[in-house]
Amino acid sequence: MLKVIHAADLHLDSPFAALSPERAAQRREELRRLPQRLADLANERQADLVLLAGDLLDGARCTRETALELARALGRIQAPVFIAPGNHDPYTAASLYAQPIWPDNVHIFTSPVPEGVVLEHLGCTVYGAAFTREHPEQGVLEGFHAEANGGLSLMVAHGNTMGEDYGGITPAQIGDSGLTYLALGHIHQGSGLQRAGDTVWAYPGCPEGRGFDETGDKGVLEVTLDGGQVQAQFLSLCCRRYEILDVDITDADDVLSWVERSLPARTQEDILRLRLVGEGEISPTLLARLERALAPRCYALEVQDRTRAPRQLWARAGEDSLTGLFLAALKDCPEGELRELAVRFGLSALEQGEDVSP
Ligand SMILES: [Mn+2]
Repeated sequence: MLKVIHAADLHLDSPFAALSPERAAQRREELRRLPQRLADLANERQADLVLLAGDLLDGARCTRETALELARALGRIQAPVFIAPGNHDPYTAASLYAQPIWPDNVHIFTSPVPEGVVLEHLGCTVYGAAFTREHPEQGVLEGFHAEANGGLSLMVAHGNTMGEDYGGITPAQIGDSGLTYLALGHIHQGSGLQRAGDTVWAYPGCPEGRGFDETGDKGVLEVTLDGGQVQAQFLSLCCRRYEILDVDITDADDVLSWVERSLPARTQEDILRLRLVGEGEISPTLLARLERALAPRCYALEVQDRTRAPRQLWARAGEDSLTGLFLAALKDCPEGELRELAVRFGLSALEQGEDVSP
């Protein structure tokens, strides 16, 4: 049985520009420590192999010091580590990957054409390729087929299964590759295990969210290969989560206490975007009050007002129109929540509004 830790898209030295300067500096520091956590995890789990599928460095922003810290952390891993540079950290003669800072257990692929490294003691061959520019002319699997040598065939690569730019990879190419497992990087949302033909592939997603387009728990995949059987387990590695929470304030008498009650119990470490939705009127003063009151409950918070103004529900009851007839008919019904709801849904449908939530 072979145990692999598969990670990608660390984007070290990302700027976190949307946060306050103080928070952004903290987040950059937390991200810089990500390789340490990755190394600890690989050793704790006693991984046989670590595959890093590109975009480890966030482009030219990444400093030599950060690359040195990455190299030191990877050097602590007791297993061989393979790196396939991606579109944000392509391998060039001037890149940090070309500097003599990498420890002996780290193999960096440098060619856009896949190369194989045979690991006899593990009974497998690890293929890999590098982006050598941001937009390669062809994807890594173009014309590729793994050699049949009786062992497991793995590949680590950066590439895009969702389009032709950034090294497009098609399901047909994966199915024809002869690989047992294809460890991909580029898409920041974890894919879970996917299959094309006899080949299993996955994106682990980025191990640390960097914005509200990278929400929820983030980490790496622990992939076990037992003959042709491939299984994977998601292992969380992130310091913090980005979360988006919609709170409907339509029925709130006191918006502040309503929102306070709606927050999940544990948001202290989260970067939270709270969106107020439904019907209501939120003044700038109230918005500022909400932000002040709730800020201590999160690591960072932004509040967005997405409410719509309360409707004068019965205003058109006298009108000589379908809406007028509908309202007049409902006016004869007993008052109460049900009638209110019927009016809202009905008006919404008549106006062909999209939002019919009560
Ligand atoms: Mn990428």
